[in-house]
Amino acid sequence: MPGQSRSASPHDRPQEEKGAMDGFVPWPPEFEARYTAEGYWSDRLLGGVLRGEPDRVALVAGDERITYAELDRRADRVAAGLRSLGVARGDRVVVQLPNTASFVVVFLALVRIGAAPVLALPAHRESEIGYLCELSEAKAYVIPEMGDGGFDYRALARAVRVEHVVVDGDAQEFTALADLDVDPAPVPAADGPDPADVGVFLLSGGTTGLPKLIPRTHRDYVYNLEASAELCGFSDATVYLVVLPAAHNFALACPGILGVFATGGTVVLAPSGAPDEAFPLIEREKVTVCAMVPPIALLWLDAVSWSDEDLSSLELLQVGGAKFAAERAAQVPEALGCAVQQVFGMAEGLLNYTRLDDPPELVERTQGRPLSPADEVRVVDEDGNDVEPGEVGELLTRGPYTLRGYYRAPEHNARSFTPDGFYRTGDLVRRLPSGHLVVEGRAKDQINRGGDKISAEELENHLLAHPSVHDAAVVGMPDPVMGERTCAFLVVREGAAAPSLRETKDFLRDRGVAAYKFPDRVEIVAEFPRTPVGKIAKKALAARLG
Ligand code: OOB
Repeated sequence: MPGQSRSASPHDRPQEEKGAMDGFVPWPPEFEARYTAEGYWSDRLLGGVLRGEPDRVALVAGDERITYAELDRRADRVAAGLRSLGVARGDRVVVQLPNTASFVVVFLALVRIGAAPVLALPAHRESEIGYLCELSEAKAYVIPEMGDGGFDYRALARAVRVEHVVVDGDAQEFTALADLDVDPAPVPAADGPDPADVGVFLLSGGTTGLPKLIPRTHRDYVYNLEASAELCGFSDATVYLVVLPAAHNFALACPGILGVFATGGTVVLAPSGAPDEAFPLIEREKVTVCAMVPPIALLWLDAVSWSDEDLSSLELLQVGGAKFAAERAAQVPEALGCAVQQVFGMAEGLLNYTRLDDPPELVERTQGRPLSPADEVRVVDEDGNDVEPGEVGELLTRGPYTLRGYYRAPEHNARSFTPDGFYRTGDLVRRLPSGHLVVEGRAKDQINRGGDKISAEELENHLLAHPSVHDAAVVGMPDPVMGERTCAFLVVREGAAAPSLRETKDFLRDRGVAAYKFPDRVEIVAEFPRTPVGKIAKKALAARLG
């Protein structure tokens, strides 16, 4: 029914699911035994990831250069401060910080306590943050004072219900992060996290009315980042530039910031991937590797012809999050003087990488093959049967770093996983004899806008709340730079004025929706084409977009 929210609210959760880390779906014991025996899982914790030489620079953020010893010390001090606020093992803390040293320090402090950071994106607003705080029953919410375009995160914090708000900067009535930098007291080891505990919550791109939380345990995420670092050849000579939000799985742990720390290299934080910000940093810091989404890679391929910066230190460009065209991938080595690697990953777990020694054909034309020998991959038809080798089907996966269930979402889990625990990715792929996967499309109701994921249903629910809107259907439209952009088809109520694109965006902004979810285009239609069973025929709608 139009106008009706199609997902359960967290208030509907059964009582027995509330509490510490209830709502986390563990791997079955036989898998736990296997992943441990075969060495995929260890006792190493996310808080112990700083393995560089003490005097080596671990992090460059603006004018700050922070050594491993100093970062370690700061993480312990902030952990002590957070403990004094009452943050303890098993708690959840929503973290919404941009690419600053504070993000790294707060992340490390929380995982050392054993309190799981819930990693929100800087772009999220009241709609997303309010829901995340509620669903996770967050103990605290950590924010900067201000963001892009003068956005005041403290005002956002006032609108959400959470016990403690911690502000990096002028805290006003809240707690200043600077005040949490205190002398650490010794903590009994028994109070620390267990490798099987949830270490961090990542956000799902989402296909439903409300975003989902992805629990990542210490041991599965440590494996994720260490195996990735090895595959990508990271070492203490690696200088990694962060241009994606640090809160995104790709930039955080594939191998990302944490993979660099585990191998003793240096992380350089950039505010964005804009060439005029990133290129000078590459020259100054002699950056060797950078991970990005295709639109940033396209910008770089373009900008390099007119920029004067010396980019010769670059060795590897990792591109993923959305499909990178083979023609573009082929241009990278000559244009940027470095190798390219395609990464097809998901916050839910499974990571596919082209290998550094793969022939150009595979590097350019595929999205890589699974990271782990223990990753199980199936390609199935609509009835769940395996397709013939080389045919297109939906990718299902199970493995030592792929979730077994979203957090506190039993109904959704029943649909997103097979009875034997395979995660239904919603991605349509073709598997080559080498095991490499080619992404051919999508079976999920999501728009991939240059790597940003937008749940059609979530956006439709917001649009349905508009007083003039009778029905709404959101579809992706092909775009040469972003891969896809977002079009909202609206059926307007009788006698009501049709909202313009501008009015639609203003309405969504007022509802506290993150701007990357705003439609790029609004089309008013008299009615929707329907499938024989009465569902909106989105393919037919998309075909109307000239
Ligand atoms: C990454 O993670 P998410 O969680 O933002 O999005 C996952 C989805 C995938 O299911 C797929 O639909 C799409 O993003 N995707 C790609 C892709 N990489 C991701 N589609 C085509 N080609 C690719 N190379 O996006 C992510 C997480 C870790 C590493 C890299 C990307």
